[in-house]
Amino acid sequence: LPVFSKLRHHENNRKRSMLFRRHLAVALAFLAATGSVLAQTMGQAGPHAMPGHHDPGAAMPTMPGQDAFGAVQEIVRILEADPRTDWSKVDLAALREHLLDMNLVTLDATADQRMVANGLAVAVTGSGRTLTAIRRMMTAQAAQLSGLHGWAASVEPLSDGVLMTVTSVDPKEVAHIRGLGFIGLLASGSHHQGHHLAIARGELFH
Ligand SMILES: [Cu+2]
Repeated sequence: LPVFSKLRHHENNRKRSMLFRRHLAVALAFLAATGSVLAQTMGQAGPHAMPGHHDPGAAMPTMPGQDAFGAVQEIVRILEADPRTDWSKVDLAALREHLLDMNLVTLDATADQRMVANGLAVAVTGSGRTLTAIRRMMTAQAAQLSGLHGWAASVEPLSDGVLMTVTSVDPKEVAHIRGLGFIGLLASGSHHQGHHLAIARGELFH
């Protein structure tokens, strides 16, 4: 009966939330304990924090608040830590353009996928700045996917985007390709990190 199943559902939720609260309390107690030990240890080194400095015992957040912001921060830290960095060549504006491409293709482009013999075809479309991003990124991505896991990848131009086709002669890889779908194929490979650093160093135009 719907009423009873609703009640039971409610009861399960209540139990689950009690359990969650108990776990949370244990976790918070542990954090508080380790935090105060940390504060004492650090307090011995310098009990009087300078004005404007954070209490060293207090947890500092690590999330940058925005993905591209975090990617740029990491790159800047790498460039600053490297004495060989040629700051006259550093091009963070180019990196920003690439991160914008990534953002638009990942989140704004329309992806219509259909099964084809031995794989998947994806029509990736959009307009304006997104279309520019699709053309740039999908061409580069198809080149990266070619050969990965023995796949064959190609792109053909469409009036409002590109048609990317990824296939394999290995039935296991055909299932892999289809399971990944557009976003999985887009994120496959680990070439971006290296590219981002090269773009930032002014060594590559992407
Ligand atoms: Cu990238």
